Amino acid sequence: MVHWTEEEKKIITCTWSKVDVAETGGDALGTLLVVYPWTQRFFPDFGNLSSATAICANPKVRAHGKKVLTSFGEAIKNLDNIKQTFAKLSELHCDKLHVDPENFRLLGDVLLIVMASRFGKDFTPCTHAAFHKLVRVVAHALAHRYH
Ligand code: HNI
Repeated sequence: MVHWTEEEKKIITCTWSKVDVAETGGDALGTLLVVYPWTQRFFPDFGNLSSATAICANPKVRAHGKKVLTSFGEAIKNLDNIKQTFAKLSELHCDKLHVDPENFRLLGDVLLIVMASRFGKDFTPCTHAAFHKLVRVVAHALAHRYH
């Protein structure tokens, strides 16, 4: 089981309380779709994904990014129980959505970059390290029920 120090827990919950989930989620999913264009194939009904500008302004991308990041927030409420928290979502992404788990790692990476650019100098190395650990744990949990 993953161990979180009190310091890590404090950094994660305090930082997360300042995150605008809609904006950050929209930017993170938009960035994923721009930087790793093959991920677009999971979203055939999202309409115009023809350019970076179109992707970042696409309301379906924004709304789904918010949904994903809201769900990510559940990990923060359940830091000591992330695997169980994402068990059903892991099954969904495997059995129904057929999302290669490598994409969870890619989303985690772009989320870190989006957060770093939004927080600026307040995104200290300690914050970065704690969130780096968190995105890896979340990716691992989401991949856990794959078979
Ligand atoms: Ni993901 C649907 C959470 C990463 C592709 N995803 C969801 C839903 C949640 C969710 C919540 C809605 C489930 C429902 O309707 O019951 N996704 C998460 C989380 C992460 C993540 C917490 C990582 C932190 N998903 C990804 C990635 C991809 C992805 C990286 C693909 C690149 N997800 C999907 C697709 C759907 C989806 C596709 C269904 C979309 C739709 O059509 O509604």
